Amino acid sequence: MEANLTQAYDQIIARNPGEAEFHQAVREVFDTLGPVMSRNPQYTEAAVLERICEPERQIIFRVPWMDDAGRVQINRGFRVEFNSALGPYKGGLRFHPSVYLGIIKFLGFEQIFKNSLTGLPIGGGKGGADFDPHGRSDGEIMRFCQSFMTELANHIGPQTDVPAGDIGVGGREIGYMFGQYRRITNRYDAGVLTGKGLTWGGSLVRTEATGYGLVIFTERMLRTRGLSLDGMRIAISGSGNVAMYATEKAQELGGKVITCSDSSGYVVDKAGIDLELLKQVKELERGRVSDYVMRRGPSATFVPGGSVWGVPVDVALPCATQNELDGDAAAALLTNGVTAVAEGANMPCTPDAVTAFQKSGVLYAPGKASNAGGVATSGLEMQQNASRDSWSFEYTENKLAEIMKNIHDTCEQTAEEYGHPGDYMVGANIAGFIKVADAVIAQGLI
Ligand code: NDP
Ligand code: 2IT
Repeated sequence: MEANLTQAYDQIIARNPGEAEFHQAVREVFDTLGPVMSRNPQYTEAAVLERICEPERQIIFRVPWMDDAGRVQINRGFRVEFNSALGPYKGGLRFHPSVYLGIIKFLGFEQIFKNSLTGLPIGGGKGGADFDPHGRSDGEIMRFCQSFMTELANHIGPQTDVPAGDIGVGGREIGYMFGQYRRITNRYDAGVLTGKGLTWGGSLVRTEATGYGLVIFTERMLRTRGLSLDGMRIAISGSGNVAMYATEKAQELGGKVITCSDSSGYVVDKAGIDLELLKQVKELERGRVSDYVMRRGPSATFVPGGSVWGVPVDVALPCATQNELDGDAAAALLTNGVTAVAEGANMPCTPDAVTAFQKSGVLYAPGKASNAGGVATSGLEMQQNASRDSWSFEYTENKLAEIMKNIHDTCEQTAEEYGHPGDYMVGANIAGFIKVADAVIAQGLI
């Protein structure tokens, strides 16, 4: 980190004690902003960094609900409305037992720059709860979502703050939350949430968007070296929304995806992942990846614990969660000759892993650029809701592809302009930051 940034960074760490993931996300950005701060002294004079690192509003609330056994349960809900200089706060909701303020703040902070990169008028925010959906009945999930929304409805709206899904929140949860929001407000504000069902305001392609966008970005990045996914062996971690649709698009482009995983372990399928079977197990039956192996036959093996990064592949797409790919995993991938790593999850590579990829010269794409297709298509859903329109799959997918290519090219050009050719982290951070910084200054002391 350059000297002109360390003072601001130290203050931010001191003001936000105990939030390791937030510190990590801030550091990743600050490490790359030196040249842009030197070229633009107005950013330092106007304390833009300090302002961007302080959320505009942080809401923490009690979520009481009753389980199937009639016991009262209490969870903690969060919504961090980080920055609205470019548009209404926009970002997902995560339901996972590991959720605390530091996780929501890291995700909200990343979201500011990611949303800026999409080119759409959306600010950054994130929310969620320390609720564990695993093993909960459909009725329990519904009651939890209703209670969560009963408080959240006070703070969101189509022009204010527009949540969507993230880990543990998919179409089912968005449905229960949208129903409760309508009931409380007596308004059909379709644009208050994205990721809705197709018959009640949802957009075609939103379900697939993050995974599809990730693969479109990866293909374009490979193309800068005269390569393509066709015929490449690919490791994907996770088996949720992002992992599944990344698998689908990678297969469509001729890649061979040979892994998936969940928190219990990982699968290697030498014949390539059978996506229909994986969807059946995960989406319809809400099962585990070990159930996939039981039905798949001899090409697939399940390994309890561990991670997919020791499997020899050409391309690695981490699509599960933060810090799932560490320095040792990066070393294993590099030893096995990996060519490209692109993040489907938010901050899945630890700082050691990122450094190893950058030093080795392999292609590496940070999540705020490569996984932006999900929120970009949420932005397209908001556009459709605002105009009471609904677009075809093909039209929406073309728009997504265009946005991903623009993000790729913007990152590539910005990295070049700031003297770090090929460094997508530098390109994404600087390009994402400049737009927000200029908007913050233009709007006065906000
Ligand atoms: P899902 O809930 O659909 O799937 C999450 C997957 O990751 C599951 O396979 C889950 O396994 C695994 N996982 C989650 N937490 C852990 C953990 N602590 N350790 C090991 N495995 C874990 O979530 P998504 O696919 O939507 O999200 C995946 C990642 O992509 C997240 O980082 C999210 O922030 C990011 N992302 C999502 C977008 C979206 O549109 N949905 C957009 C952009 C980024 P298990 O079931 O065992 O927990
Ligand atoms: O991390 C993300 O970009 C998301 N979870 C999607 C957010 C959104 O508003 O669609």
